[in-house]
Amino acid sequence: MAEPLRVVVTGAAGQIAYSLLYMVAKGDVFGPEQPIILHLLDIPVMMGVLEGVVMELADCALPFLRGVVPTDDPAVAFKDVSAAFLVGAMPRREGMERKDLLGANVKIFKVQGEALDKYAKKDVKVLVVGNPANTNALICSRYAPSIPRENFTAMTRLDQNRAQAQIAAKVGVPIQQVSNVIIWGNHSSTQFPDAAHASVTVNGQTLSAPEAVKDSAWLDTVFVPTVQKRGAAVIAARKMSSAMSAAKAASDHMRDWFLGTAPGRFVSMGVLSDGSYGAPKDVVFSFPVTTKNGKWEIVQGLTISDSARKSLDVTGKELEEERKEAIAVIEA
Ligand code: NAX
Repeated sequence: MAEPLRVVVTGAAGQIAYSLLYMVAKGDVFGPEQPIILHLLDIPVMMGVLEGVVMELADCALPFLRGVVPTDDPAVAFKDVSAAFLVGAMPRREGMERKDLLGANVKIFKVQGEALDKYAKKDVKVLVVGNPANTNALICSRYAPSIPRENFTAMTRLDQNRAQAQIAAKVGVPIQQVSNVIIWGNHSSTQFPDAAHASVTVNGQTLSAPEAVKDSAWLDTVFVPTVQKRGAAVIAARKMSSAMSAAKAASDHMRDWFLGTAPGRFVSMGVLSDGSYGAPKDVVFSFPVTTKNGKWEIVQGLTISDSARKSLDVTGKELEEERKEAIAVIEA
């Protein structure tokens, strides 16, 4: 029997965590037979709500959930964890742009970087979900110098899943028949959802997504903006931001990182940029990656069209601006 894995979820009393905790505890992320000890971090006023979440986890009667540690103390929450889902932050409300959140949220990620540095395992894998996710991940990594910087990632998997779902619906195939859609850049409305390298299996035949869709205007004028604005559309309809789908995406991201991507398939993750594809260095930029043995690698050699180049530059520039603003907020 494997040793229990300690996994922290921050914002554990919030709405994304409400779906995510069940997915993690029932084995969707680390494998169905991996014992898990869940560390749940939230702020002091949420401890009563968190108590209810703890009761529900017990009542789920999950065989591989070996312990639950609810706390408002980062020293307890991050102690000896091997995986961290950093969800806790102020969520975006209707009419708010992600930039509005930056000032409030980057400070949280500085504190959590320091706590990870002090208390977590040195090989901890960190997934930042709380917005602005890319820049929060960058700040968090800067304040955890004893943990490799490549262990800090940001979530763009929800955008990837949304993009995959749009193409599957357009072509009329099940979702698993669409692969290798890419999200480039920032998890914001400047992200570039790119179907040029995606494949779709139709009637047993693998086609490129543009061939399968048979409508290049749809890709440019419907697909791209629909994916870019999907978060806002969900808020407008639900009056709350995406939660169930965000939790599913977080578990997909962490599972692929721990357990590896399938041969021939890549996924999108916000990772520390090395300047691949002309992206700015030292920002957390979403790239297509493959994963193996717990490590990610950026997929190289994809052709970038002139219009894609422009889109990559726009989102890269936004990330550079966010980095500047975040540093100014922290140093103020
Ligand atoms: P909720 O408001 O339901 O939950 C957030 C929780 O975080 C609350 O319980 C709050 O008390 C807690 N929290 C606040 N500060 C904290 C701190 N310093 N330490 C620990 N916990 C703290 O928001 P929810 O809908 O769960 O969304 C969480 C975050 O995910 C938001 O920042 C949201 O913008 C972001 N999202 C990111 C997505 C992505 O694709 N990267 C998509 C979904 C979502 O919008």
